[in-house]
Amino acid sequence: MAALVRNDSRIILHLVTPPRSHVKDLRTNFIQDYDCFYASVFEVEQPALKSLPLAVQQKQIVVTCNYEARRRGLHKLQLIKDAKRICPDVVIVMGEDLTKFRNASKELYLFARSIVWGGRVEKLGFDELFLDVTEMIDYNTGVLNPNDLSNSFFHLDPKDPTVGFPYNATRFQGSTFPATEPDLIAPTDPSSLEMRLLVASHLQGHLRGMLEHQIGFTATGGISTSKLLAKLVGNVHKPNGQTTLLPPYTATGETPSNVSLFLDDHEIRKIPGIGSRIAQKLESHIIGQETVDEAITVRDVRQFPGMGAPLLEKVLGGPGSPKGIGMRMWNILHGVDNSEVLEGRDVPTQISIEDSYGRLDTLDSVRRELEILTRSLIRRMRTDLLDTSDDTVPQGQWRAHPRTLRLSTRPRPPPDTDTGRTYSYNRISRSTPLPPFIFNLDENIDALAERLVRESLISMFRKLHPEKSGWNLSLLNVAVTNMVERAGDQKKHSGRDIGKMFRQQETVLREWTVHEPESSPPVEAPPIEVSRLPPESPEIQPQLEDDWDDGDDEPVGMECPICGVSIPHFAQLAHQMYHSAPE
Ligand code: DGT
Ligand code: MG
Repeated sequence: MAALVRNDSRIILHLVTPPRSHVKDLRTNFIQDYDCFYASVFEVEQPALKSLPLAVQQKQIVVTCNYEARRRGLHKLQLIKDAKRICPDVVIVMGEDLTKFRNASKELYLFARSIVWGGRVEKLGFDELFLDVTEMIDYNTGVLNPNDLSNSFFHLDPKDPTVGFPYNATRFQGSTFPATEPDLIAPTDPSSLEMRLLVASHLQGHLRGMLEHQIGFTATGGISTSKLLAKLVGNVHKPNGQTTLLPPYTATGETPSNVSLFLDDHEIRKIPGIGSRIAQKLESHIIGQETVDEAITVRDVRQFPGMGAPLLEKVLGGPGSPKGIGMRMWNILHGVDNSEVLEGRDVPTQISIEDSYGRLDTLDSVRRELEILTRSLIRRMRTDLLDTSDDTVPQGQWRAHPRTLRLSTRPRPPPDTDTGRTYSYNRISRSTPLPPFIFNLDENIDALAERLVRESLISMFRKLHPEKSGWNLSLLNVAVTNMVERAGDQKKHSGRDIGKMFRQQETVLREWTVHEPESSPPVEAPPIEVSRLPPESPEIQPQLEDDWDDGDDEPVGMECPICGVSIPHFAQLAHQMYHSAPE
């Protein structure tokens, strides 16, 4: 979980390079990431598992394991057979049905929203939250008594002065980066950044304590001034710890900023917002070879002769690359991230269910799998979109209606016989208006799923794959998107226009992630969207359902896994032939 605290005094962060306009204000962020999340969900159900090495299995992979298992040498994304060999008494539980993880994730999110003033809580994946606690810190630093800091009281409700917890405002709670003697870093000025961070560290500690004792989950936290820094500093003390990134955040004279001190040792690839292709381009530029195995750090890039936004623009820019990529990267290398914590939504922007397959190459098996996915999709729609709070409507009312049905597949083309390399292809999608019968609550889910497959999905599939056979799919995904909320519910989001909310989400995500170069959209039929996926490993395909991102997929050009160029759908075949042609 991460919380963001903004400081209205508009102190400038990271003076070094970005122009003033790039730094909106000074914020304090804390991140909380639940420890071994899926494993913890099982431990909360069965506390006896806590003392045993526990691994959660999806397909043939350990998707996560508890810290007892990690002590014995297991780790995330390990093959089950390896885990059994390394730790023969490992307890393995199946984690392919994500329902209980989704429910736990929702419970934790609602818990955080109930605490944070203004509800500024943003989910990142299943088990990470950013919390914008600016208002809470403003208020609580404002009521500090500088003469009696050790007997402070943190107010959780501005209207009821009895709600809150006592704390000692002469010490940070948890760890700090750099690690320092607590007495040497005790701030006294209530409006200083140090004090704001210190007060936030106590709120973070309190929330983590409540989570552990009331709900049963431990979490790891990070506290700083942006989502980027909070997320990274949150990794320093895992599990069940928290770390505050101490000021100074700007270099003064000979004293370097703690932000640089902290970031400089990070491998470039570990920085959120730097994708693997961008990291690769930076690495080959710095090391001077086309393909490099060596990982380079933020320091290596920052201190490379001549490095700056213009050089980054030259290295990373090019036809179709997003405007200003050089400056954006330069900012990230200095820990500058102005992205806001988004106010939580009560309904997701889309619901999507998927599965991956070793081999899926007959229409009958596709139909069967589509029915399975569609049944899960309808169940999820009923769980996430039905409002059951009104007793006079026993079945509940739809809080939102998705307008679009989308089918995506990921074809697996034959391996390149010359090199033995398997092409890693991206998804191709087709969308159509969602038939209204899907909202009929009197009909049972199996019948609805069978009808949706028969009347819509199979014909969408045929349009995506017009050939009768010869295709082999590694993935199917069925999604409902283009969510339109019921009028009354829209008011809950301060009457915001939904389209604007989608656009805002995209803008913020864009700020958070540096996208790879995009090409112009496909000229072919408008319903076809092509989106990217990271290159797959033939063995590791653990994700049963796709629930990482509530945001809508953006239609972008498909990226060639060999040369990285983004190619419109219609040009895929020609491009593939280009690579397979003899030199
Ligand atoms: P941590 O944070 O290191 O203590 O461990 P976790 O298990 O909380 O790991 P995290 O925070 O990266 O991811 C949260 C959950 O998401 C994790 O419990 C299992 C699932 N998960 C993580 N990575 C993957 C993945 O690559 N594939 C699949 N299918 N699930 C994943
Ligand atoms: Mg986690």
